[in-house]
Order: sequence, then structure tokens, then C-alpha cells
Amino acid sequence: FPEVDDSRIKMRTAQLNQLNAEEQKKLLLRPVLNSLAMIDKVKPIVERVRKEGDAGLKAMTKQFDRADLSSNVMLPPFATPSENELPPDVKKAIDVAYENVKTFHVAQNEKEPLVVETMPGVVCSRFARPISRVGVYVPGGTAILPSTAIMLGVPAQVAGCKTIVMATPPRPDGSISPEVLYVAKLVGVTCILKAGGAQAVGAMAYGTEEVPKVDKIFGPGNQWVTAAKMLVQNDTDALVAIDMPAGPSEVLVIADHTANPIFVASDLLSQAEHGTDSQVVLVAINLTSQHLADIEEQIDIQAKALPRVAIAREAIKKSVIVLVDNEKEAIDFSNEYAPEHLILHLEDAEGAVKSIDNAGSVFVGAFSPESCGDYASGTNHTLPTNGFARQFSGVNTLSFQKHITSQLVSGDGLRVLGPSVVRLAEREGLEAHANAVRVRLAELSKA
Ligand code: HSO
Ligand code: ZN
Repeated sequence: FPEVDDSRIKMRTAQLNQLNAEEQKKLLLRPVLNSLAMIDKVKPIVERVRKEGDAGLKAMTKQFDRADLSSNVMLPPFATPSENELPPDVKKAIDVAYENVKTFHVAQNEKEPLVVETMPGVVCSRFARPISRVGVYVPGGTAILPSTAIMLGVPAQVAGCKTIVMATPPRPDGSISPEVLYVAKLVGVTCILKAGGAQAVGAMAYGTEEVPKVDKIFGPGNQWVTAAKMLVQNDTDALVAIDMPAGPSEVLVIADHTANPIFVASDLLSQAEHGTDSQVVLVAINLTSQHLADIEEQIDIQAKALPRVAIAREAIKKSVIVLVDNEKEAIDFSNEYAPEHLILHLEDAEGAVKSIDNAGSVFVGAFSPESCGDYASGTNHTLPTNGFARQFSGVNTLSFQKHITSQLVSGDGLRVLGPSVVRLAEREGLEAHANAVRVRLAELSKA
């Protein structure tokens, strides 16, 4: 029997105003990701798929996933999973999630191109077009993540991408989870790539005989997947983009005197159970010691009832409760940290949203747990971690599109605009540029 760890599951506590600037900064630190070392490790794997194509991919799938496949690519029509494999209530739950995520992401599609007449006769436009070929990575392993298949597959579908490759590691018997298969059917993928890790990323970045080469790769994954995405993104031969840099998942919860200790603890733990490297922060605004003790007790009780208690325990151990005096201090701290998920257990949670500058996604009020956004409310769960919420948005419909600008200048338009262009071109010493306008102005003056 393994020894049962029955010790109290407890977060550290720090009083913000008792820390100096240096110590406050330290509180905001995430674990360092040694991405350069990982890139060296994935390089030979990516290179092998690039050089050997399907044969290399097959060999590595056998080596890493213990699956002996005749082909790594599965083409539609896909068989509908049986009721045994996918019970009706699970199917129904996937349908609800799919519809909500679709509704919210369809609404993000631009209705009309942007058209602006900057000067009389000078019309500038901007319009969105889908990225033609995309690859979405759905992590496999012990945890099956059909929710990630929804969060990446739906925006690709509603953005209008022509080729959607959904990659996921196969199980040793060569199958993939029925949940992921069902989502692949719903979003209408072009093919399923039964491969994981750096080899899946390499196959999508360069293409093989069977795997279509894609233009952008999306999706979370372990450090192998993340490093491979970073590697191919920097290869001008691959000409491939990635969604965003990925790091361990995070939540920051802000609680005031109205916060329900049971809810607060449940939110912290839903993040903590993801992984031992999960980042969990509670910012407590002027709570009584009894209120704090109640939250801490709930963390301990609820954590011990979880099947993933060992993971949650590790994550909670490294986590911190930050004590602050007022809401402004709490929100300033959160904006500095720029959490992936921000949950507001506040008397006026809605009113606080206007002060939020940096966060991946905000969960407003007692009845908006992160779990709703993780699965089924409609918002995307692929969000910036590691403080990248300062400059990155979460995955959305636009992530699967790009914008083209255009202009239509009339003769009259060129008469007004032309002289300024000529003047600027002359200043830059680019006579050919100036001439392209001059020859037209000369033609116009004849008329
Ligand atoms: N919280 C995770 C997403 C997820 N949760 C998937 C459950 N399944 C990262 O945002
Ligand atoms: Zn989650």
C-alpha cells in the first residue's frame, strides 16, 4: 500500500503591504520554462518527419505511443461511436458545448468589410479571409480532452478554413477517444492525424505524403509539443504560424467579504487538479481571519475528496494567498500578474470588470465558475498563460483568419493625394516611387 499523505493541504499566505517592491515582484513570478533546451531535444524528431515523411512518422508513433499503424491519417466519413463508447448523456453534453461555442464564435465573424474614405476619392478597405489550412492539436495521454477539440475545431470551422487537420496521439491499439472522434465529425475536419508530440507538429508544419501541410498550428500540449511549435515557427522553410506561447495553466481568484468559501475553494482546486505546475493565486480583500480560515478549511476538505488529490496537493503547496486591503490593490495586483483566468468573487463583480486591463478570460460573480468557460458556455479555453495576457488574446475566430487591406484611388483622389506621395518619395530618394504617381498625374492633366 502506498503511504497515505494525510497532512493538511495548505497555501502560503503573504500580506502584500508588508512586502517591499522586490518581494512583491517575486510573488508574481512563474516557474521558468527552459524552452531552449527543449528545442534541442525536439529538433531531431521534427527533422526526422521532415526527411522521412510518413515512414518516419509511423516509426515514431510506434516508438512513443506504442501504436503500430498502417497509416497515421484517418479520412472521413468517420464511424459514429456506438452508445457503448459514447453514452447519450455525454453526446448530449458535447452537443450543448458545441452549439454554445459555435454561437459565440460565429458572432465574432466580421459582418462587413471595413471601408473608409480617407480623402475624397481615396477609399481604403480591410476584409477578413480564412487561413486556408490549419492544424489543431488535441492532447491525449491519460486525460482525454474533447473540450480542446471543440475549442479549436469550432473556430476553425466557423472561420471558414478549408483544410482542418486534427492531430491527437493514438492509444496503443491505434484508436483515438470516441469523444474526440465525435467532435471531429461535428466540426467537419479534413482528416485526423493519429500522432502526438513533436512528430505531429513536424508532420503538420512540413506535410508528408499523407498529411497535408498547414499554415498555422494551434493547441496546447506538453513541453515537447510547445517546443516543436516554437521550432517550426522560426523555420522560414516551414512558413507556419502558431497560436501563442504556452505555459502551465493559471487562475487568480479575487475574493471580498461576500465570497462563499465553498465556491472559492472549488475554483482554486479546479485549476490545481490540472497539473502539479498549475498556478493558483487567491487575492483576499480585507477578509476576517474566520473567513480566511473557512476558505482554507474548504481547500483541505474538498482537495482530499478529489481523485487527483496528489496533483492538487502539489499545486496548492506552491500556491499563495495574497492579503490586500482594498479592491483597488487587488485589481492592480491582478493586472500586474495578467492571469490566464480571473475569477471575481466580489460584491460588485460586474462593476469591477471595467478596471481589468490584463487577463485571458474573466469569470464574473459567484455563479460563473471557470469550469463553465473550460467546457461549454461559449468562450474559448485556449488562453494566454505566463503573463502573455498582457499582449495576447485567447484563441478566437479571428485567430483562424487574417486581414487583407485594399485601396481604390480615383483620378480625382490621386489629384489630391498624389503630390504628398511624390514629396515623400523624393525625400526618401526613391524616384521610381515618385514617378509612378507623376506619370499618372501627367496623364490626368491632359484630360
Ligand atoms: N482550464 C484548461 C482547459 C480545460 N479544463 C480543459 C478542463 N478541460 C486551460 O484553460
Ligand atoms: Zn480547466
